[in-house]
Formats: sequence, C-alpha cells, structure tokens
Amino acid sequence: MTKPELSAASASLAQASRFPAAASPSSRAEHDVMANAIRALAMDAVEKAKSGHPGLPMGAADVATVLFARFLKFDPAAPDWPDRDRFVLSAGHGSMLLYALFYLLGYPKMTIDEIERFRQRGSLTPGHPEHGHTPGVETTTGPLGQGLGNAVGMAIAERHLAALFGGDIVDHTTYVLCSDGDLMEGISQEAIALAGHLKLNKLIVLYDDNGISIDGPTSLADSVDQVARFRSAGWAATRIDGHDPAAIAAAIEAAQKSDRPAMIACRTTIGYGAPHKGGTEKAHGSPLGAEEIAAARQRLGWSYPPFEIPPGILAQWRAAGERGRPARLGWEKRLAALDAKTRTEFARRIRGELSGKLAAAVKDVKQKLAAAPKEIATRAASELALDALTVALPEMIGGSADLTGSNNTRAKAMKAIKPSDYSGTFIHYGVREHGMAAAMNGMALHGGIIPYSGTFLVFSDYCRPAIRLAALMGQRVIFVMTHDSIGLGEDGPTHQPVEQLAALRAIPKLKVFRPADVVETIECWQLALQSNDAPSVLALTRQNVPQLRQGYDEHNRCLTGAYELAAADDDAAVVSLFATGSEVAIAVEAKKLLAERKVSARVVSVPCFELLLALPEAKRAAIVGTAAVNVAVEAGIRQGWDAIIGSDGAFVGMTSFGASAPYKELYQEFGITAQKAAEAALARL
Ligand SMILES: Cc1ncc(C[n+]2csc(CCOP(=O)(O)OP(=O)(O)O)c2C)c(N)n1
Repeated sequence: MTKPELSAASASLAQASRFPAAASPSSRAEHDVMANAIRALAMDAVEKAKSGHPGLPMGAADVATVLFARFLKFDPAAPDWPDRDRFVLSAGHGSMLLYALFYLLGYPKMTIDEIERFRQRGSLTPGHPEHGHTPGVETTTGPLGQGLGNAVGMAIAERHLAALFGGDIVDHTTYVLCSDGDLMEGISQEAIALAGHLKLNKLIVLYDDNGISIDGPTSLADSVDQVARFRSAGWAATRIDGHDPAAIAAAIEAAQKSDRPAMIACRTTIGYGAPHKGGTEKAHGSPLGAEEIAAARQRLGWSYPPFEIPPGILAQWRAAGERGRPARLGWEKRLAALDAKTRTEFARRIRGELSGKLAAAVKDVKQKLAAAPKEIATRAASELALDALTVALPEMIGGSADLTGSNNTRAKAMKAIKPSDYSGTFIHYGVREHGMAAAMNGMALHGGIIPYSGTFLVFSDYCRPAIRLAALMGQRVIFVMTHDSIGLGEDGPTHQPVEQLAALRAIPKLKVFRPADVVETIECWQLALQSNDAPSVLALTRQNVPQLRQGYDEHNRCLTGAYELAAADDDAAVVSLFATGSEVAIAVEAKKLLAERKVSARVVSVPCFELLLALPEAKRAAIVGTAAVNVAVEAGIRQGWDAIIGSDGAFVGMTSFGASAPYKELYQEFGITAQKAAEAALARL
C-alpha cells in the first residue's frame, strides 16, 4: 500500500466518530491504521519517558493486531477469566506493545494517562511487564527466554486441567511473542525441547524475526536456522512475512489445527515505519527522537498528535476488545451447569485455596512418627510427606530434572504426564533445571496447580533466574533440592553445595527451608504449601538423620522459622547453639559435650531464616535468646548468619569447597562436629 492510500484510510477511519463495531478489521486499510495506533503510542510513550524500546512494538504491531483483533480469546472486563487464552510477551523489553494493546482494547485500568506515564513510579506501565501489577500481564518478563519457559508451563497446565475437568471448561491456547534474544538464551532450548516432547499442541510461538539485537544484526553472533531448530524438536514451524496480515492470519489458523506446538517465524522490520532508524539496532532500545518520529508519522500516514487515538480507530480497537465477551459468558454458563462437586473443586483449585485435607494429612503423618520414630534422610522424609500430601492436594504437580530416584519427589500414587495422557501429576523434565523452574512458574501463574520439582541443591544455580522471578511474582512454586551439603559425600565438590543456601537466602521473599528431621520436613512442606504468595526451597539431606522431634506436637514449630528444640538443663543457658538441617543433630551432641564441662547450653533449630527474620523484634529476640555465647553450625558458608548470632558469634561451617569422600570423613575433615562446636563455645566463654 502506498503512503497516500494509507493516509486516506487513516483519515476516513478517524472521521467516523461512531465507527461500525466490526469485530476485526475487514480491510487492509483498517488493519493498517489499527497497527499504526500501536506504533504511534509506542514511539510517543518512549519519547516522553526518554527511555524504552520502540523497535519491537513497531515491528510486531501487525502480528499483534491480527492476533488480538481476530484470534486471541480474552475479555478486558475479566482479565483473570480462567479459560482465557494466555498471551506471553517473552521479549518484555517491548512492553509498550502490551500497554498499547491494553489501552486500545479497553482494559479499564489502562488509561491514556498510564500510557503517558510509561516507566514512571506508580504507573501501571513499568519498564518491563510485571505480573500482579498491571491487569492483563500474564507473567513478568524482561530476562530473555523466561517468558517462553513460562508459556510451556501454562500450556502443560491447560492440557492437564482439560484432561481433568473437560474441554467445556478448560480449552485455551497459550501464545508467545518472542524475539531473537529469547531464542538465543539457553533456556529456550530446554523449553522448546520439553514442549515438543510433550506435544503441547495448544502452544503457539510467534517469533519476531527481525534479525536485529542490541549490538546490530544478529548475524554478528548467530546463524541458527530457527525453523529447522523448532522442527527438530517436534514442532510445526513455518516462516512468513510478519507485515502481511493475511499471511499472519493463515499461519495462526494453521497453527491452531496443529497436532504439535507451532512456531511462526514472522519476518519483520524492527521499528517499522521509522524511515532512518527502522531496520537497524538504533530502533531497539532508545527514543527515536523528535525528527525521526515526525518522519515516521509521515511514512505511516499518521497525522494525529501524541497520545491521541482518533475515535474511529479507538472504536475499532474497542470492538475487538468486546469480541471475547460472549465466549466468557458462555463459559460461565457451562461452569454453572457443572455438578456442584466438580464446580466447587475447580473453583477451589483456581483460587489456589488449600483443602482442609492438608491439615488432616499432616496430623496423621506426625502422629505416626510420634508412635514410630524414623531415622531417615530428609529427602526420604519428604517422599513420606508427599505420599500423604499429594493425595490430600491433587493439584500438586511434581517432577524432577532427571533425578527422580535421588530427589524422592515422586509419590507412590503419581503417574507421569505423557503426550497421550495429560491427566498424570508427575513430570519427567529431563536434565533441564532452568526450563523446569520456568515451566513451574508458568503453571503457578496459570492457576489450578501447585507445582514442585526436584534437583540437587548445587544446581539451584542452574535455575536461579527463574527462582528469582517466582519470588518477584509472589508465586507458590516449591523447589525440592536434595543433596544439600558435603553430607552427600562421594560425588565430591562439584556436587556439594557450599554457598547455595546463602545465595538462595539472599533472594527477597523466597523461603529457604532446611528441616532437621522427618517431623520438621513435613512441617516445612506444610508451610511451603501454605505460602500462597511466595516460593519455597526445601533443602534436604542425602544422608540419614535422627528424628529429633519426639512425641506428638500438633503445633507446626517451624512456623516461626526457628524454635528452641532443646532447652538448657537449667534456667540460665550461657551458650545458644543454632543449627539447620543435618547439623541440628550435631548441635544436640555439642550441648551434651558442654554439659559434661558444666556449661549450660540450649539448641535452637533454624529451619527457615526468612520466617524468623520476619517476626516482630521482641518475638525474634525471645527465640534468639540472651546467652553469652552464640554458636551456629551449618555445612555451608557463614554469610547471612550474623543476623542471628551477631558478628561476635562463632560459626562452625564451610570456608572452602568440599571434597570427594564418605560423608562422615568429610564432616571430620572440615571440622563440622559436635567437638568443634563445643570448643568454639568454650573458646568464647
Ligand atoms: C537474560 C537477558 N540478557 C540480556 C538482556 C538485555 N537485552 C534486552 S533486549 C536484548 C536483545 C535484543 O534483541 P532482540 O531480542 O532481538 O530484541 P529486538 O532488538 O528485536 O527488540 C538484550 C541483550 C535481557 N533482557 N535478558
């Protein structure tokens, strides 16, 4: 289409103050002005903010217009409608694409004022999309590749819940818009491979194939044939002109019919419409500048002032926004027609509410342990807990990154999720820690599922970016991480976490649990499940530990993060021994050694720093106590412990990497023993 034609179409649409509310553009001209509205808002908002990324929204505007105006099932009046299609903007730097769409489509809170306040404090339009902050944003994106990983989890969640509740209630598609950067990140390989293997046919990736990243053309660093790459992973993949609405629509239609996940490589021009900067890295991540914007307006035939969308064009967009309402109302009717039991269960799961069966299951396990104590590894304790918990809470979906037998994350009754049957509740993620964690975030975000996983604690480093995002988004995702210290023994220093506990505790909001025995393990599981606004890590031992908590106590003693496990033999403890996990038993032994020296000591188990440090000052101080000497024992580094034991406290732990040997020898060699803990206390008295 030539420029004058564009201008004429734009003008006639703009003049029609009561534009016929057709559901989707009926001509190329209508499409073009709708797409140009996105482009104009993006370049003007970035210009006003003096920062941001105009290139992606301008380049992907045609793809987004076709998707949102013709295909995506959503309702701005109910952004959380459970059966909506999910749209994940994996390339979160292109956030203005989402914000422009939300405004144009009529999401009530996304006013033009919010668009004008792009990237300003308190606005609904932060630099990168933030879930829970802006209605309609399905997941927090920005770290490239994560959104794609989340989308795989969302697509798994959809298939699983559809298998349980039927296609009348659960039948939606997950769409992703991703960029070159998303596909260069390693996590994308894990996500793509898993989705292809599971044949997630309701996952459609639109790849903004513009060949440009920050440094310049992607050819500087990349020569992957993405279509071939996706095909080899079991996807349907195709290549189209991403500025041709008919081609985009045809490709999406075909993708919707695919029996496997589909990728559409949409060849686009970054910063489409900007005559000098378009097609170059100059359009990627900085304002285009007044001159270039004026020239782009000319080129696009867009003659309206910044932040002004003529009524006719806005009406066309708003009509597109209304498109999904009948579908939502129809779904609500179908939901209401379900039998009461199914409907209540579906609603409970979607709300993320725990059933009353959880408390009963925990009580039952604790009573059995009181009657017949167990000296087992906390990873085995976790399996024992899961056998009960997964029955009480069938919305739990477990998994492991190829360490199922080591992580003990598969409860007896669980069957695996397979392409031929998604009703299972266990996922063999393969050796893909990062993809696993990102997929779990997606499942939690989707709703209706409580995901948990398994890997070795040392490999938390392999999925840390996704753990961080789970915390940032406040999602209930549970990371079981076994082999939590030199106590794993012979596998040696490559597998022995030393700094990982401290590193995980450094992530705001993340609850890092390190239970001391089988009773604490079930209590920590209960707390992790109850933590519906934050993720948890359960750091568990490979080696056996004694059951320190004897007798039945209905209270969850781990709730305060730390508690006095063994009181001083008299009223005046001069030593407080703090420990976590497998080292609590060592602290108990140290207390005995000190008693032999007539030194009165108490033992405080510290299963969760975050919970302890969140207590009101007086309560925390009461647990920490006022002994003359504080000693902490943990087979990790000291970092973080000073908040509990003070900088003058003694620390018995690791200061180097571990070594390969039977674990008891390692505890001796690295001095993590009752003897050393007692000596450390005595030296300070
Ligand atoms: C994990 C991660 N690494 C680096 C960045 C910084 N970054 C933002 S966009 C980008 C690449 C931009 O290229 P592309 O993905 O093709 O986006 P486009 O230029 O098409 O907008 C980079 C490196 C990031 N956001 N996330």
